[in-house]
Amino acid sequence: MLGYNSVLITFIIALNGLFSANCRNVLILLGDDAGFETQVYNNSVCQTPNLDQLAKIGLVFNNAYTSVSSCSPSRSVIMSGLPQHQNGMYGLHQDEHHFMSFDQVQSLPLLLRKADIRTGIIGKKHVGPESVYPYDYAQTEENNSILKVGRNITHMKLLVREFLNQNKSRPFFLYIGFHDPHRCGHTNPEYGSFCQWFGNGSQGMGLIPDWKPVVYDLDKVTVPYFVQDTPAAREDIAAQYTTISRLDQGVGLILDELKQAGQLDDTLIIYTSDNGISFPNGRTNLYDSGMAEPFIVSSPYHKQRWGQTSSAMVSLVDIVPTVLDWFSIQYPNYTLLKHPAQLTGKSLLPVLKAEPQSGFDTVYASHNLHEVTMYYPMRVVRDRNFKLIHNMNFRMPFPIDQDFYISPTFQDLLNRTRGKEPLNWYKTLEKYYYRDQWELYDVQNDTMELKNLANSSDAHIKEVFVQMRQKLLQWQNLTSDPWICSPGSVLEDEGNYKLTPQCMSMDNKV
Ligand SMILES: [Ca+2]
Repeated sequence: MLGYNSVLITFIIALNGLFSANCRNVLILLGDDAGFETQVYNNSVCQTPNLDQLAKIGLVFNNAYTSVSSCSPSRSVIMSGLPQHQNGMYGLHQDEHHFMSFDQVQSLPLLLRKADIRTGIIGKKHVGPESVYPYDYAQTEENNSILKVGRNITHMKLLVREFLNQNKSRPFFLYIGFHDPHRCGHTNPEYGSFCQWFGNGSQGMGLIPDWKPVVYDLDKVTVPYFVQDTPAAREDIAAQYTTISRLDQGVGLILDELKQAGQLDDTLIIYTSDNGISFPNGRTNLYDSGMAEPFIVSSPYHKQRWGQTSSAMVSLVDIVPTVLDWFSIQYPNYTLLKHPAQLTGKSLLPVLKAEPQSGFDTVYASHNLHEVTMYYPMRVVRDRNFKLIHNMNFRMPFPIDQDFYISPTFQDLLNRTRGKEPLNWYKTLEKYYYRDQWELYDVQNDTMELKNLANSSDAHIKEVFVQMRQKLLQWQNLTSDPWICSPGSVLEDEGNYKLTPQCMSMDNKV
């Protein structure tokens, strides 16, 4: 009997050992303002053979969305699992913008560190404070040039090699923040509007040894429906493609490092982007053109779905629960600004096993600012049929950021509008700037989100509006949204209202 038990115990130990050896690592590959410029999503012009290869050993999500279409806020969501209004990163982190997550936020790097998983970040970090987002290994814009750690793919490859060569016995979480294909005109115009010449070996551009620049013909690029079809915009897209191809080659180099280190067969890989492309209706917008993201998940233990696509509706808030699930870590119970903090995202590991029949049909989004001057709070709920956007600051024009303002595409829109020339665009600047308080779209039949149904007299649409508004309110409540009563009321939740928080009307008719 004793012998039998010993064998059983040995077997269980071996099984546990096998399991922990199996579930080892996570690699996040994050594009900066990347969109669907890849064969993975049927763009046959922009060459991305490495993303294509990743898709062949992974599951491609066709309905993935960011929680907020702005760099730092989105990265804070990716690393905390909490929407920006809940984690405190209301806008950009750098310079005068100076936004930070709340000190109490239990972020992914913190939770992984507690579980003895080695954490690393290479490239763009763009979140703070350090105490909330600490990494064991950090080569970011905080201690390097962002161009070097975010766009020089040879340098990034060597940093990945360094990270992988240290402490080989511990499982790791490695986050790669590519700076491609972010715009460049605002910070480094000498390298082109997208830094497409940076490191190409020509005079004054430096050389990235591993990069084989791909140049695109403006006549051949695919102009998205939400960008004007003009030579200026096409030239801008061609430049963007060149930097997408650099990112793609970087992905290839990093995956090769993983393979050389013998870790490719036990690493969960997620490729996505932080926000929409920096074109009109993209970044800083929560139309689908700014909210939908590329999303590929490759797991060595879920080969049954390799090369397939999923129609599950997923959000970047799902990354934290997915990674915690992968490492079998529980999210802690704690309080954030007087309210219990809880994750509203879900692990995607079940989707890697089989297409879900339910439970992945709704996503939410929440935006407050981008730059500090750009206050334009929006809340969104989207399901498979409808999307509701609440623009709280609807009486002010939609703001434009410094980087996008000087871009060739936006300047082209301005110049054509001023000169009363044809825009070749699906909107006017007037329509772009001035939005209704509530926007309700039938996203099945109106994919461009042009016909606002919020004031429809149709009984069914009216019912949809009421239900979606209710759903949005419930989510705002669940995520402790301080904007829950805006812009028509004031939230009173202290003193006499501590036990019965209320939205109290300002009588401003909204
Ligand atoms: Ca970004």
